[in-house]
Order: sequence, then structure tokens, then C-alpha cells
Amino acid sequence: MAETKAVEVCVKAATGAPNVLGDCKFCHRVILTLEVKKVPYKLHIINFVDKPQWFLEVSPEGKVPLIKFDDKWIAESDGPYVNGEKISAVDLSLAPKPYHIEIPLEHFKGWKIPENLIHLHNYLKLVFSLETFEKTKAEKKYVIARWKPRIEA
Ligand SMILES: N[C@@H](CCC(=O)N[C@@H](CS)C(=O)NCC(=O)O)C(=O)O
Repeated sequence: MAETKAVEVCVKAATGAPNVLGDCKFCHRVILTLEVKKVPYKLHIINFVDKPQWFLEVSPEGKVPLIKFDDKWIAESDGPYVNGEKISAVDLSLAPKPYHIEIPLEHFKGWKIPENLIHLHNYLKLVFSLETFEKTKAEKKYVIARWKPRIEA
């Protein structure tokens, strides 16, 4: 049987405390996932003030998180969805909620998602325009009709 190599993860050190786990939300996600899935791993806390040479060799951009599977270091990739490049169950759970909240709030309360929340607007534009979302959403007028008796009661 092939030997399973240990998983290793590079994360950011805390500001002012180079041996303590720091505040990086991307790193937090990776190690939280490993903990929840009970995957053993070796943690490397990277001091950003003085990044070690071996780290810069495996992460030319000098970014964390970095995870090593089967002896290969992989950087997390960005993407338009919550989990990166591909739509996932997280987006499918999340996307209907703002759709059903935004319509009645705007109609009955004149409330809109603030313009300056650019990333949120871009995300919602993306998911709301998916053919599958279009196909499965209730029409705006029916979302309003459902809330009308509750709000005007
Ligand atoms: N998820 C993205 C972003 C990762 C990211 O931006 N990490 C920050 C830390 S929170 C970083 O390593 N920045 C490099 C630096 O500040 O030197 C990726 O992995 O491509």
C-alpha cells in the first residue's frame, strides 16, 4: 500500500508574536477544515517580517496559506465563489437568502444593500445571473406577495 504523506500547512504568524498563529482568514479556513475533518497536519507558522528561505522557495509569491499534499505544496487559489473557482454547496445555501431578503426589504422598507459593499454586489450579480438560479427563483412579485400580509398586518 502506498504510504500516505503527512499534510503540512503554512500559516501566518501573529503580529508581534512570530511563534503564535496569526490573523489570516484564508489560513483559518484551511486549518479549521483540517481540524473538523480530523486530518492530522504539521503546522508551520511563518513570520512575515522575516519569511524563511525554504518558504519563499515553495511559495514564490510568499503567500499563505500553503498546503502540502503528497509532497507537493499547493497555494489556495482565488475565485468568484465562496470556495474559489467552482460553485459549491456553500454558495447554493447562501445565495437564495439575500435574494429573499433583499426584495421585501427594498419594497417595504426602501432598504438596499449599501453601494460600497462592492464584493458583495459582484458576488450577488454573479450568482443571481446563473441560468440555474434564474430558472429556480420565484418571481419578484411573488416574493413581495408572500410578505405583504405579514408586513401590513
Ligand atoms: N486566498 C488567496 C489569498 C491569500 C493571501 O492573500 N494571503 C495573505 C495573508 S492574509 C498573504 O499571504 N499575503 C502576502 C504578504 O502579505 O506578504 C490565495 O491564496 O491566493
